[in-house]
Amino acid sequence: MAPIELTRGDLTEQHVDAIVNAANSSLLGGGGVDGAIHRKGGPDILAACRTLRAGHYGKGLRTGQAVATTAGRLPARWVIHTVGPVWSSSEDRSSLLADCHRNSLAVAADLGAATVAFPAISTGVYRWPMEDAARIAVSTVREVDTSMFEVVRFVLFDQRAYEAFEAVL
Ligand code: AR6
Repeated sequence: MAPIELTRGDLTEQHVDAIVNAANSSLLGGGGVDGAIHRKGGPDILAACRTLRAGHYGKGLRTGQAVATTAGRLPARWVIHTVGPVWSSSEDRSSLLADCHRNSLAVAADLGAATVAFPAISTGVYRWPMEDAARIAVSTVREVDTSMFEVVRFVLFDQRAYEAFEAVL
């Protein structure tokens, strides 16, 4: 099993093979970490997303699924775009959040990535409670075969997120 690492910082500055983007179904950008990735990574990422939309992903990327593009000018080699579920207090969507992590790692393995970094998917615009998202993220990564990776890293943007993940780990 690959070690799970926690870092407080900016996902777009990670020198890893693949970073995971908390995207939306359109694949055409947005705010939060998605906005930062496109802003810093430059237009090649959006061009690659448009190509995906013109091909196999004509209807967009479904919640829980994952697909890779170039990372443009970012230090990473690839961006793996996944779509987290929007938090709901009336419906349990945990399995979709687990799917994001599982499917992103499967794409990373297919790419031959050795190092992978995740943000706290769904915990921003999509309002998932941080402690619960941390529990689902860490437990899903622990359940998957990660022996092909050197490290799986969670990059937490603020102290509250870092502490939530640390408590689970
Ligand atoms: N590095 C690491 N973490 C970050 C960064 C960064 N540069 N920027 C924000 N975060 P969000 P979501 C944290 O909203 O909830 C977009 O518009 C942030 O503090 O980026 O899955 C998409 O296009 C939070 O803890 O993603 C979708 O429409 C976490 O990343 C929608 O937001 C996730 O927050 C997706 O919402």
